Amino acid sequence: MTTPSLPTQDELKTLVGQAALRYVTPGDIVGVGTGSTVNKFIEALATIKDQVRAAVSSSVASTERLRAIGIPVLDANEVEKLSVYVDGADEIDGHGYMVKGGGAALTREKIVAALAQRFVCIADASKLVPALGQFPLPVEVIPMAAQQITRRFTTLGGQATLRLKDGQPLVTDNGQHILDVRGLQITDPLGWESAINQWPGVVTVGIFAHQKASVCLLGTAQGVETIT
Ligand code: ABF
Repeated sequence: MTTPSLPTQDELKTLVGQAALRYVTPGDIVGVGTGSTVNKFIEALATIKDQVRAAVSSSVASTERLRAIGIPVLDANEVEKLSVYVDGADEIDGHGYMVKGGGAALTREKIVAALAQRFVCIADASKLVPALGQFPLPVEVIPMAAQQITRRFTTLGGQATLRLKDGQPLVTDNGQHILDVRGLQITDPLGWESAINQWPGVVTVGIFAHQKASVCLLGTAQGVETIT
């Protein structure tokens, strides 16, 4: 008798990407995040694209994928509110607080999430953590402030490094740079998000606490767990 193999991380991402369709109302304009799990959601959207009026996207990468399946993409300024925003996370805790930005799209993700009545986080089980901070915290910064912000994180016990791509500083869709900060114990996500947001030169900190998930669809070996 062979024991059934456990689902792969990619299969879990597909599972939750498909499960998120239940939060899309026919005729909706859908807010769409960024990352490999969201790519599975976009693939799922393709199966109901005639029911999707349009999308508001959080990155050039997601825009290209949405357009490739024939879903019109609107500028965030063309929309006053969205019923749903679907996005992944690098970490999510039991309160729905998240660390995001591994995909370098955190600023536009937070902007589009702010338009939505409901934030649906889709993630495989590896993203659920008891406390945020194991994943290096992404912070989008104005380049000229990078060293000053790095020094401030050092006082908090963090080690900030400039994110590189092909040996050069990664440039975001907004033309800025990203610091990844290791060694932080993010004990108060709401307080940390508010405080770091105030630092001169910070564009966006990758703590999504004020903009937390209303519901998390977690892909597990037992199926999709809905955490609200
Ligand atoms: C995006 O999803 C990013 O904020 C986050 O880093 C990423 C997670 O990527 P993946 O789904 O590929 O693990 O929202």
